[in-house]
Amino acid sequence: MGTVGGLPGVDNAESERVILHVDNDCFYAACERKRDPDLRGKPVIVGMGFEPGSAGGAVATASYEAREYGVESAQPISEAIERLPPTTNPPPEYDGPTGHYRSVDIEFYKGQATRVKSILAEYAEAMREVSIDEAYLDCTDRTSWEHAKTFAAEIQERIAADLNLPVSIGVAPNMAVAKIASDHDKPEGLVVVPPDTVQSFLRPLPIESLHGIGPKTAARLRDNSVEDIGDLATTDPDWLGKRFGERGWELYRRANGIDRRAVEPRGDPKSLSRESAFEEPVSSWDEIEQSVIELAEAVAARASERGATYRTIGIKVVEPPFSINTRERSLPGPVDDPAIVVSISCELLEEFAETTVRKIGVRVSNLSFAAGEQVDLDTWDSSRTVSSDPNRKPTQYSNRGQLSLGAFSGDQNEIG
Ligand code: DCP
Ligand code: MG
Repeated sequence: MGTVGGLPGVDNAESERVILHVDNDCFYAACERKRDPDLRGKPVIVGMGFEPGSAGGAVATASYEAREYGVESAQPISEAIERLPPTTNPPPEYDGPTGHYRSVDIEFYKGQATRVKSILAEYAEAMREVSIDEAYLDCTDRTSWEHAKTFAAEIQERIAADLNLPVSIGVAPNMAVAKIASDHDKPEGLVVVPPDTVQSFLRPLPIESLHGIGPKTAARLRDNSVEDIGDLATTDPDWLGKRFGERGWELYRRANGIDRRAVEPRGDPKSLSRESAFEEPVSSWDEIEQSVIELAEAVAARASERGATYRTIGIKVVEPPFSINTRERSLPGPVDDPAIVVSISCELLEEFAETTVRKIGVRVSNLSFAAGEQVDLDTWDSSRTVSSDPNRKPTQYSNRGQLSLGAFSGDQNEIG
C-alpha cells in the first residue's frame, strides 16, 4: 500500500477507492420500450436515418432479443431486415421471427439520459459522464467494499423503479476495471471486483476487453502469442513500450489492473482537491493535522502547476462510517499561496479536534486560470474572510444519498 508524501498511516492507494461504471442496457431500445410497453421482451431495432417502411439507415442499437438473431449496432438496416423482417411488413408467406423497427428520437433519449444522470449524481462524490448512457462514479465516501454490492443494486433498482430503464453496473477500485466489469454480465449485470480479485478477474479475459485495444492492436499482440489479459500482464513492458510507444506502457498497466485516473467531471475544473484515507480511523490530533498540512501543500502545489489562483479554501472530514463534514472559507481576492492554504485548512480543522477521522481532504475552489490577478498578500486581512457560520452544526451527509453532490464534487480529485 502506498502512502501520500510518506505519511505514516495515511493511505491513498487505489484499493481505497470504490468506483462504479454505469451503462444503460440497449439504451435507445429501452427508451422505446419505456413509452411502448408492448415492445417488452420483443426484438426491437432502433435505426439511425431509418424511416418506417424503408430499408435505409443503420442500426443504432438493438434489444438483446434482436441481438440473438445477429442484429447489431452500425449494421445497415437492410442487413438487419434480412435477419429480422419487420413485424409490420414481413415477406409473403414468411412465418419466422420478426423485429419491431423504430427511428431514432434523440431528444426523447437525451431527456431520459438526463434523468438517469441526476439519479446517479445522488450516489456519488464525483461523476464523469462519458456518453449519453454511461458514467463513472466515485462512491468511495458513500460505501465500502463490504457493502458495494448492495449499494450498486440499490442504484439499479432506483433507476428501474423511477425510470423503468435497465442498467448494468461494474464496481472496481478504478475506472478501467469498472468499465470492463459493467460490460461483463450485460444486461442488468452487477459485477463487483474487489481490490484483491482484480488480477484474477482480468487474467482470463480476451485482450479486446481492455478499452483501447481495437482489432489492429489485438492482431499485433496475437501475432506474439498475447491472447488474454493475463498474457499481456506478464509481457515484458519494455517490449510493449518499444512496440507500441507510450500506449504500450499504458496497456501493461491496464492489464495489471492499474489505473490511477481520478473520476473528474468534464470541462474546466471548478476546484482542485487532494484527499487521503487513513487505514484505520484516527483520533490523534497531531496525526490528522500533519496530514492536513501535507494535503494543503500538495493542493497548493497542484494549483501552481496548473497556473490557477483560488479564492476559497476548504476541508473535508469524513467520520466513520460515511459522515462527511465540509467547511470552507473565502478570501477577499484570488491567491496562489501554499502558506495560506495550510493555515486556513488547519484553522478549519480545529472544530474537529475531538473527532475520529477516516478520511481527510483539502480543496481550493473559486479557481481562476487568468494570470496576474493575485492580490497583494501583505494587504490581506484575515478578519475580512467570509466564513460559513462557525456555530453551524457539521453538515452530515448520509451515504444513502437523497442529496445533491457534496461540496467536494465537481472538482478534480488528485488521487495517487
Ligand atoms: N449508438 C449509436 N451507434 C452506435 C453505437 C451506439 O447510435 N454505433 C447509440 C445507441 C445506443 C447508445 O448509443 O443505445 C448507447 O451505446 P452503447 O454502446 O452503450 O449501446 P447500448 O446501450 O445500446 O447497448 P449495451 O447494452 O451494449 O450498452
Ligand atoms: Mg449502453
